[in-house]
Amino acid sequence: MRIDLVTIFPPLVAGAFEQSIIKRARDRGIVEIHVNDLREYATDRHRTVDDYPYGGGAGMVMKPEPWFRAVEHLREQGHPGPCVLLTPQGRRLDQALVRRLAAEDRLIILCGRYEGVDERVREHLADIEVSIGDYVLSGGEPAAVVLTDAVVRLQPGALGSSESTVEESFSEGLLEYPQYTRPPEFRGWRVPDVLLSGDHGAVERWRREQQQHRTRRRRPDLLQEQGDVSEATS
Ligand code: JE8
Repeated sequence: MRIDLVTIFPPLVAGAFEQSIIKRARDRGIVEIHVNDLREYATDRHRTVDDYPYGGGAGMVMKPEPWFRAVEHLREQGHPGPCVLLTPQGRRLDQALVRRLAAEDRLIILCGRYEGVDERVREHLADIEVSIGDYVLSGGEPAAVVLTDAVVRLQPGALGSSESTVEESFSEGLLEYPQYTRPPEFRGWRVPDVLLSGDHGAVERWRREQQQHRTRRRRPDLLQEQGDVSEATS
C-alpha cells in the first residue's frame, strides 16, 4: 500500500512514521508513506496557501489551487485511490471505516489548517471526509497520524505475531481484558490468582468475563452494535 499525505507541516507528521510499528512496516516494504509539502504546489513567490474568507469572519481559509495541483500531481504519478479529507465535519472514524481504507492500494490524505479548506476542495477533490472524533484539533495532521497508524497496522505482515492478537478484541466489538506482568504483588496490589494458576482454560474464561463486564459497564454502545453478543451475555 502507498499513502500520500499533504500538509503545510511535513515534519509534524513525518516523525510519527519513523518509530515502532509503522517504521518497521515501511522498512519491510509493506507500506510506502510519502509526506508532501502543500507549499510546493503554490505558484506565487510567497508560496501562499491561505487567504481571507469571502463574506468576512475570523481567521484564514486554505486556497483551493495548491490542493488541486498537489493531488493532480500525485495522481499523474500513477496514483489513483481515494482522496481523504480530514475535517470535523467528516464521517466519524471507526474500525469498520479503517478496514475499508486499509483495503485500498493507495490513499491520499489531506491535512488542513487554519479555519479549514475552501469548500470546493471538499466538493470536487475529496472522495471522502473523515473526522477522528468530536473534539477540536488545530489541524488535520494529528488526525492523519491516527488514521495512518490504524490503517498500517491492518496491512498483512505489519504486526509481529505477539502484537497481532491485540487487534482481535476490538474486531469482536469488546474492550480488552485487564493485563498484568511481574511482579505478582506491587505495593500490596496482587495480580488476580487465576492468572498465576497455570490453568489456561480458567484464564481464558476469566478474560472473556472481564471483557464482557467491562464492555457492559463502560461501553454498552458497543454491545448494541453487535446485537447477538449483548443478548447472549447480559
Ligand atoms: C482542523 C479536526 C479531524 C477532528 C481537522 C482539520 C483543519 C473550523 N475549525 C477548524 C475551527 C477550529 C480549528 C479547526 C482547525 N482545523 C481540525 C480538524 C478533526 N479530522 N476530529 N477535530 N478537529 C482541520 C483546520
